Amino acid sequence: MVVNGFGCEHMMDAKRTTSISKFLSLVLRHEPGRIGITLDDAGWTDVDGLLAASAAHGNAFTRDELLHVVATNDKKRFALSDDGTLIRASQGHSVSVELGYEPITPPEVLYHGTATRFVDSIGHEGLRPRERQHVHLSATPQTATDVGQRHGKPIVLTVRAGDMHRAGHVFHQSANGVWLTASVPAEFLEFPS
Ligand code: HQG
Repeated sequence: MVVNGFGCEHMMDAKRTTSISKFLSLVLRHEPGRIGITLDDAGWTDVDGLLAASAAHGNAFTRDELLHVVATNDKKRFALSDDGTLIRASQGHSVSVELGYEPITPPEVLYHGTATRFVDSIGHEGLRPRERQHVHLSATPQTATDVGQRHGKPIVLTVRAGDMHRAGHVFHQSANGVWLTASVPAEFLEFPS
């Protein structure tokens, strides 16, 4: 392994890992066409094709680097098929995919982290998936805080998921543990005072 002049091999590695992860999120969730790959109906694409297309578009990385990113990713964002030939993002898509997760009964309460500036609108409209295919919910307030922080001053809303489920709303849980549902009407939300 090459160590740079500053002796910060690990930081360099982390930076490269993050940059590959961001690139994968972009092409596997949002813009596969940017590098000329296609996703199947369930969001899978061929690993060999992804490596070749990434290299052809100035973003070369090796199979080992790809496997390292998949295995060590902080949120386990990507999944490989059992035979290792296909890869997809486990959730977070804006392109239309049918991920095929079974509907499951959620816990009584889930959490949604957002930014304080969105709260008025959410109070009127409930939670909408916006650019994505689902509203993303978290199992713990801490995870929700981390999600909300990405948008600004975080605030955690409590979602009465059990009541939603009994009212007929469908929930899924992604391979990496994120709770997904189509939308959350405001009546099922509790806002901190
Ligand atoms: C907000 C990350 C106004 C919503 C995370 C959120 C997550 C509304 C923003 C995943 C609204 C959408 C998704 C309404 C919703 N009025 N604002 N009616 N309804 N919003 O990024 O949930 O790192 O699309 O509260 O961990 O923040 O990418 O969704 O603030 O799992 O793997 O509109 O992204 O994962 O933002 O995050 P996003 P999100 P990754």
